[in-house]
Amino acid sequence: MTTLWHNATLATMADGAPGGIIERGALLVDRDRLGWVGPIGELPRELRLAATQEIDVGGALVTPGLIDCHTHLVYGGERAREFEMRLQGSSYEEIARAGGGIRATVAATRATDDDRLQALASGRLRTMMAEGVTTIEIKSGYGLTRNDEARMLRVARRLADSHAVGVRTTYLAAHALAPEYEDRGEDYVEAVCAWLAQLHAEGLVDAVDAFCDNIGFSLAQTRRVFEAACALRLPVKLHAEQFSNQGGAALAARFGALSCDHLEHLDAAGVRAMAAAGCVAVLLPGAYYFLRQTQLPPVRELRAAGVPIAIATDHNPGSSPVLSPLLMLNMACVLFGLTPWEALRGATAHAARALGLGSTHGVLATGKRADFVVWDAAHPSELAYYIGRNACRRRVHGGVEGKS
Ligand code: DI6
Ligand code: FE
Repeated sequence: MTTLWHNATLATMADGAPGGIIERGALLVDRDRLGWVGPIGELPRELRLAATQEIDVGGALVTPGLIDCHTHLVYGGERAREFEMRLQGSSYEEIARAGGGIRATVAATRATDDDRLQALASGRLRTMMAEGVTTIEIKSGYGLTRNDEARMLRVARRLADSHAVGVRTTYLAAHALAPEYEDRGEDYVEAVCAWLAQLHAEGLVDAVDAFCDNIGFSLAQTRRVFEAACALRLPVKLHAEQFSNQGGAALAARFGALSCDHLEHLDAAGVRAMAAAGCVAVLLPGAYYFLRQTQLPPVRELRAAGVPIAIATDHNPGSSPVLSPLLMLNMACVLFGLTPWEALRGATAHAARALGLGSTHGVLATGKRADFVVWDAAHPSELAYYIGRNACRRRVHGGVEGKS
């Protein structure tokens, strides 16, 4: 069955689209692929005749499905009390050093069974999908034992089976030092590398990440994790320069990282290294906002160097309890100075690249996946403009329209 979606204002997000918008656009959906994309007047007659169904969207904006390329969606518990402490003046770093922070969520996650973890994450995922998310990345990193990391990744994989959404899993055991390894950071990193091989053999890992910072892992420890990933031919990405400049982005670039994420403290050498390696900069305005950070990521420098910028929610219970990708578009513009167009590109085409899906996802073009959203909007800027208005009218994943 082929379906012709027409009378659309198409923001294809593909390179070279004139002004980026195609008026009176059409999408021909052939199973899970886009069979043809362009202005309806140019649609070859035989293709139109072959369509078994036509859907007129009445001039509405159609974009690629949103891609949330950085989340920690699977976890137990919440950290609202910690939020209160921060409002009273404690810093995120202080709370982490005092054994709260990530470690509090590790304890809660270990104490939550698989079905409950799945149900909690499913609720969060549905909220994201309702705003037009068709692909999401989910990290481990709240288990910190071989079995608990495996549980998180299995739950992430199961979410893809039970929801109309694509899931990419990222192994982030190097998120915090497991309590069992207190003062034995090197031993922990060795264990992280050993578990990686086992979990990869189970088919649970699409990419490998680490938290390289003064409250996370050192540059040398991060390198060990990356070497283990490379030996398994797994792509890497990095939580880099969030609270301090460790040179993590330059290291990640040397390993051909898909992305470096956060980057508030990125310096000029890091920007150059990322540009040379074609590494995507994933900016996370939700965490910047929620932690009341003041150091802005170097957006102008990234732009000038031609580094692709992606935007994600970083959904997690500590630094970014955000379930709204549309709000992230707004914050990327208001806080980080992106244009609405750049922000949308950041949540579609560039987010796809950050997940290694750049050749199939994130743009509307012939041959790409049929993942798209019909919005109650006439122009892409509206998506970044409203706060708290969910303009997602119809969501199509792999050619199939559905809720969740
Ligand atoms: N940086 C972050 O913002 C998240 N992880 C990281 O390395 C926060 C995770 C948490 O606080 O639970
Ligand atoms: Fe994160």
